[in-house]
Amino acid sequence: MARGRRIYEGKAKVLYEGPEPGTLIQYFKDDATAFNAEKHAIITGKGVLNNRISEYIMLRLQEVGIPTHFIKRLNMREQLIREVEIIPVEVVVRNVAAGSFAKRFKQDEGTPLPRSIVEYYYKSDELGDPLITEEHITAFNWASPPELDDMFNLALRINDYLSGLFMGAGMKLIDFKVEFGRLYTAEDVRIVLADEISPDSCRLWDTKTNDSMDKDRFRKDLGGLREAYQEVARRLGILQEMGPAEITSLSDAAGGEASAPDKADAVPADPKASNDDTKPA
Ligand code: AIR
Ligand code: ASP
Repeated sequence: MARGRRIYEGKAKVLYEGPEPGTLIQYFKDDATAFNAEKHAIITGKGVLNNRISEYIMLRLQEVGIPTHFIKRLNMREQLIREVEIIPVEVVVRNVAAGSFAKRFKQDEGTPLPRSIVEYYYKSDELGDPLITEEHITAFNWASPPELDDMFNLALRINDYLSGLFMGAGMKLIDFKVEFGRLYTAEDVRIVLADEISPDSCRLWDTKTNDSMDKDRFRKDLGGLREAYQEVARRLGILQEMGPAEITSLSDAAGGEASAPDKADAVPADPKASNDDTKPA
């Protein structure tokens, strides 16, 4: 598929102009970062897995009426999406205390919350994504009150649906982060789910063992991140659909890396050296 100018590069993804006006191509990198990119590594195959997992989740959400930016997956690392104006607010929904929440309230990770809690963070690397309230969002015009209502309601609907979906696959949805954007059409502007939903943006615990199957494996130096993401894909029934090239891309040999690629101190492999047929030309 024809890919245009690179218009944005984030920590784990790159956006290119799409084949038609109003479309973009979202490319999934193998980079893993944590703590505002203080910690970084390349995890061979992560981008391929997240592309698949996020596609699967966006499609399931669309089926239950959640509007998203997703159009279709193009290849191993790319998906075609609608261009939206990203609202600079990260919406986090929590079901169980973990991560920054557990730290803030001095709770043990794993403590169930009395109900699902929605939080907002201002999307700013410079400020370290600070926790904000509805007041900040509307006062600074990051989103209007009706847009904020839509984001809140959509986030809770996504939580309800995904909690069930993951539960059915042997995983607990502890918390997750979503981003929304404004989709402009000839008739109106509406709020749609954007970015990605993957083990980079969710906490998923194995129902039986409570083992982390998400980016906490990287944040906490637990190792086995790719294997965990692969297991998430397997349980969702996605791995079974992957082609031989995709499966090969998940092995260390594909990325030319030695052992323990997901250790914090691992030397990142040169991404240009990886044998990946979907890399930008
Ligand atoms: N998240 C927040 N910023 C970036 C990401 N990926 C996600 C985490 C976790 C949830 O939001 O992956 O699922 C809450 O993160 P934290 O660090 O605030 O506890
Ligand atoms: N992705 C963010 C970062 O690079 C935060 C995180 O997921 O921990 O710092």
